[in-house]
Amino acid sequence: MKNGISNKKMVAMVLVSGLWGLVPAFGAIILIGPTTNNGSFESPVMGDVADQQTVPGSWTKTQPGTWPPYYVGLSQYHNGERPHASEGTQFLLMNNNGIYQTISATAMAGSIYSLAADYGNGDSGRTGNPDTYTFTLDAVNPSNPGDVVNLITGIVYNIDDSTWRTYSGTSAPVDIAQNGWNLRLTLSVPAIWSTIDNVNLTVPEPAGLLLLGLGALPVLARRRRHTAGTA
Ligand SMILES: [Ca+2]
Ligand SMILES: [Ca+2]
Repeated sequence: MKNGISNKKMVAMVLVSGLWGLVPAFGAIILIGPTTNNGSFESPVMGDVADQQTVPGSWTKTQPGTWPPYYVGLSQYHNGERPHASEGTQFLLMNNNGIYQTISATAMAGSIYSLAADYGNGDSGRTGNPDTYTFTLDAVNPSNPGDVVNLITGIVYNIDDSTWRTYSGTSAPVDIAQNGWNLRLTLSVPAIWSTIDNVNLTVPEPAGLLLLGLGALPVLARRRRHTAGTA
């Protein structure tokens, strides 16, 4: 073989690289989680005295106004009760407000994003006020912040019975037009005393690996054309 790599070896390489893209051997990439970008609202750590604290630096208030009627805080105890977090010891407590976070990783064409978050009234002292939660993942054009393409929108309603429930949603593959755009996650509630914890934003299928697998196909096609032309 003057070309060094036999057709049989080339076919094997294509098969292996193709499988490489399909098998989630490296697991999901975590963009927000209990220990990543404060997805569990554990930071800053609260002392035993404080009941509530303003939203930490990793998240920004949607509505900068203060109570009443706008409220964003971290809660650990309410009226002397023990923690009711679904993950860790603290959770997000909001009223008529929202928070958002722009993730350092940018949107990647072909990637699928998964969002999961626990919602409900973790603060059992505030039951009796039904809640509507909106979970939104957007791609934002870095050169024009007003240019926004929605990737995930989830709206859930909670009867407020002190039980944590889990929302989960998945995006369609990101279009090439949004490749490199910023990713912004927003959690918002109209009212009343709504709690969120354990936010997880992940990329279940690393698009780069899938593209690596598909990328070997044109190589094989070119090689076949070359072989046919010189035979
Ligand atoms: Ca937590
Ligand atoms: Ca409520």
